[in-house]
Amino acid sequence: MNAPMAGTRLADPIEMQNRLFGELSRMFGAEVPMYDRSLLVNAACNRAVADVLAIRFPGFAIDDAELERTSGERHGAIRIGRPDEYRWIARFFACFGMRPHNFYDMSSVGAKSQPIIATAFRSTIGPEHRVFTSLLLTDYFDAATKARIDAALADRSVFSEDAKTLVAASERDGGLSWSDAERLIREGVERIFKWAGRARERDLYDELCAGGFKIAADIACFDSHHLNHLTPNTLCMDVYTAAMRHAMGDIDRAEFSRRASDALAWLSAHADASYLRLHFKHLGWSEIEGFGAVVVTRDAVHGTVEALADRLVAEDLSMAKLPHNGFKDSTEGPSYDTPLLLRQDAYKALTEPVVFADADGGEAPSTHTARFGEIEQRFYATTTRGRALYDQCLAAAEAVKAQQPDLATRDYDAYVESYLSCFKAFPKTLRELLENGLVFGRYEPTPAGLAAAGTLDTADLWTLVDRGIIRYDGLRYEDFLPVSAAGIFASNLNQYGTSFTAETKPDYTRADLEEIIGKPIVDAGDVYAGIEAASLVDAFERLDVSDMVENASELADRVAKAESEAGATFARWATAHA
Ligand code: OOG
Ligand code: NI
Repeated sequence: MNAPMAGTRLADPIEMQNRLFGELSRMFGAEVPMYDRSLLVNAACNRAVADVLAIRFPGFAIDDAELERTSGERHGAIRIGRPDEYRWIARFFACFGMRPHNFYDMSSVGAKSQPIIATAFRSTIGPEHRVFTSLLLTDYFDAATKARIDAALADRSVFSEDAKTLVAASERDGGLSWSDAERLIREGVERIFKWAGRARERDLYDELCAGGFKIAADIACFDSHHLNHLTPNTLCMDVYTAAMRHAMGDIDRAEFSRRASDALAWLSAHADASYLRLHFKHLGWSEIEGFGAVVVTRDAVHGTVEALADRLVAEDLSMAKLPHNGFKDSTEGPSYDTPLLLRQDAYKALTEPVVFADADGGEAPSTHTARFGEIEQRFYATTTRGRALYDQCLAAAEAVKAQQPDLATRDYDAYVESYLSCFKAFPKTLRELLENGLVFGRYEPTPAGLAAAGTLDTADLWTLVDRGIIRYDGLRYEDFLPVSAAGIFASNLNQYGTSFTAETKPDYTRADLEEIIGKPIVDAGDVYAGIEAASLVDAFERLDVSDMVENASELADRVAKAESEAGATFARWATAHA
């Protein structure tokens, strides 16, 4: 390619990201019919939720086109074999403005462990898309197996010379022209993330699978890595999971209607301004404050659910006749009434045809089970304290599950009740979560507050909120959860985690992965803390109460730390996005 000429407009990395994920979604839909149908199910569910919200909040309305646009967010997952491949992937994502965030050590999550370390590539501020990117740890294995895996991976080349040249050009010139950007996107869709279905090393594959290392087999015994899943967001997890089970032929219409009605009734009673802010990024604060509030009747919910049920059995949505391996038994993450972090679920990995090449050029058809259909719903980012409490609640929930592993399939309602009770320690409203220091927020002066600037006698946050001087919002969690990820790995494979076979378990650190990437990994927790602090500093300044702020220097430190980590300024962003 040519260096962009002076004056040539470089492609905007965020627009490139949107193009890449749109194309990946098209690619994945063509490869996996279940994925395409699950998107239609999600669209139908989101329509139903939006219809109920439109009753609940007079003034709120969203047409199908807008709903589709706000539903474009995706996260992908890829599993990489070699450190040098991993570095190329990092350089590839950097062209799209996506940097590594957080270190996930999947080799130390107890019984669910996998021979994997990972980070997630995404934009630092207001990310639309993200990719959970795993690296296989070959030294998790005994020396002989390690040598065979290393040898199997040694001679493949996932990145073409053209892709490498484009990445290097982007690094050199600070970006790509649109025509080069399109070429790089094509490399992603036609090669780097594409499913080739070409496997090799049959013996190694069989041994790894038999030893409980299906993930390692998925990585080591293929000519290239492939997108494992591409996850859209739902407006209501419980409506979606009920709908998928019904469309997949797992629960009947009556059971679907019961579950979906309960979920929609709960949502219409609990959805508030914070829910709208979390799920509809295009809505501004003032717009939401202008909506009315009306009680949604049971009849209205019933009508919406019946229409959805009719839709789910239509020819283009039904999955009952497609080959599949069922839906996961239970949703990962917090209980449905606890708006934290993220909730995830999935249809299980599909059994797909592959061709094994053997040493003397022959080919043998077989099957491989790895790609699954995840869905997620995102809520508030937790502080260190909130996360510790979450981990405690989750451990309690996992303990109950360990005692009664079949409860979710035997008595779903009892399972949900017991799961709820494990998360009782959490307050359920954003205000309480913020006041208890459990989640991060973003604050700004109200118009009335700005009018009163200079006359205020306190900088106490919640006093100012109560007086209508400051308004608040929660920060959305933009990252992943190792235990949820492990649960997803495990359940999708019908295999629990695996233990190392090396003589001693090696320790893997964030520094190890940073060395492989060649760049520091952003600590997302610092960034959330910095965005919150920057919004407070800015609000206090504009209200002219900075002199009275007690923890001013701590706030300034938080902002500085996060800004240096993210290479961005937050105060302007915090207000520009209000
Ligand atoms: C990655 C699993 C992690 C998530 O959503 O937590 C993940 C994988 O299956 O390769 O994507
Ligand atoms: Ni995922």
